[in-house]
Amino acid sequence: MLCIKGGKLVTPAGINERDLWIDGEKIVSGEGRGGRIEVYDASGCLVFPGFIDAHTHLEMDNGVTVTADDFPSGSAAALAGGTTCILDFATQDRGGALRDALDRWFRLAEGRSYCDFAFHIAVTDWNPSTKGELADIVRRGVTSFKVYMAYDNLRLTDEQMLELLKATRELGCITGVHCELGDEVNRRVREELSAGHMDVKYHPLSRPNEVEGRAVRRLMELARESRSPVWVVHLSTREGLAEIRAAREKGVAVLVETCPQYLTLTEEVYIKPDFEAAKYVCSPPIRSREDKSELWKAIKGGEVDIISTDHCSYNFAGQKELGRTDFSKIPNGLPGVEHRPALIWTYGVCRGKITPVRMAALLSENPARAFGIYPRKGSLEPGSDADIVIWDPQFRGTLTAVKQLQKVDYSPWEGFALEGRARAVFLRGELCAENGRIIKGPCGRYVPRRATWRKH
Ligand code: DUC
Ligand code: ZN
Ligand code: ZN
Repeated sequence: MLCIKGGKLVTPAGINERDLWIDGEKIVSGEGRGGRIEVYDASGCLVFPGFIDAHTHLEMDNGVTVTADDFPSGSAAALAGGTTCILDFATQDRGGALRDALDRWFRLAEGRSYCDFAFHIAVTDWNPSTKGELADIVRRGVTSFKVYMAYDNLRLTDEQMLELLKATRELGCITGVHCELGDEVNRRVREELSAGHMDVKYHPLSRPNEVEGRAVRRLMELARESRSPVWVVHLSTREGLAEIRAAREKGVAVLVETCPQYLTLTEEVYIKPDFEAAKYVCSPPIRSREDKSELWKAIKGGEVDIISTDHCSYNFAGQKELGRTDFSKIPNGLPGVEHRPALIWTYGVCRGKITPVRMAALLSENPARAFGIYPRKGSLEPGSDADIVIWDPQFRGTLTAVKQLQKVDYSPWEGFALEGRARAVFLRGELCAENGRIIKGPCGRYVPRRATWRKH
């Protein structure tokens, strides 16, 4: 038995100082069967349920290069920062089967992951055999899918998306969508390049707010027509938010996700000199100060459900540099899986934007509920997995890539002040990370998920 004493537990009912008991891999209600009791002193700290990152891309091949983080490095970084479970995207090859993508991701993760893991499947090729595979995939514990509206090598047509939404709805699943209109992005990129605009600063100009807004509008229409729940991944704009509001009023079931980069950075990053700006190339791009503050307001008002990272890391040297003379060749994506809790704590909780209780909802309980793993994950109640973060609010430090476990040569938040960190991280009852360092593992296990989206 383990007893975590003296900490303040962050639960949906509020923050309470009480003991937390653990027996083996589970949280229990009290001392129970007795025996030897180990005590962990959490005085002065908050006790959170392990954080869940519902949006990561580890060992992902974008067709030109492979992400810098693999499962060992990405999951170790996650765990060290307080994230005990990640949901990674197993991406279908065009012409390939969903089951092959899932098999491949199992091979990548099993025995190599430091935190627990689950998968969504990104569907890039919709045909009759894809549809026929869905039920099997759900039986293997994958109950959410993802579709891209942009990226020519990944996207589906609206018609294919509609069919997929109808089919996944029948299975009680939710589908996430990357909302940027691919044709519009392509046209704008072409226009910039033919005008000789090769610099990084043209990346955000080729993907303006309305390209997201209109894509969200289209998705809301498809969701309404299919009566399927949908998940807007990495929302970045006021325009997208307005479409979601309007759709919710009409009864569309939509889950909203945003990411730390859209909450802590602004578009000025794209005018950094010496190609530094390439470090911030992601899609959708980093937006304006106004978008950032609207997103925080939406978080405060309960309109955003989850904060994930979209962790998709590429080294500056050798990878981001592929686009030195052509911004459209810069691989898209930012690292973040290690620092999400500390960033949201510092720039959300410490700045008075959200409470610790809301942070626990956005980073743990809500993703657990949305993706069919609650209350096994996302809860500090008896019966839940003992995934626990002892959070030290006294810690003061500076985020720097030199110290990170992410296997990437920079951080978009280099030099940012941090005002708290995970002092200890328990994964299913085992102390696996302390003060940003891994002390045990890889012990991560697959978490099969239930299909929880009832038809409405
Ligand atoms: N956007 C990114 O920036 N990276 C990964 C995939 C995506 O949609
Ligand atoms: Zn995306
Ligand atoms: Zn993504």
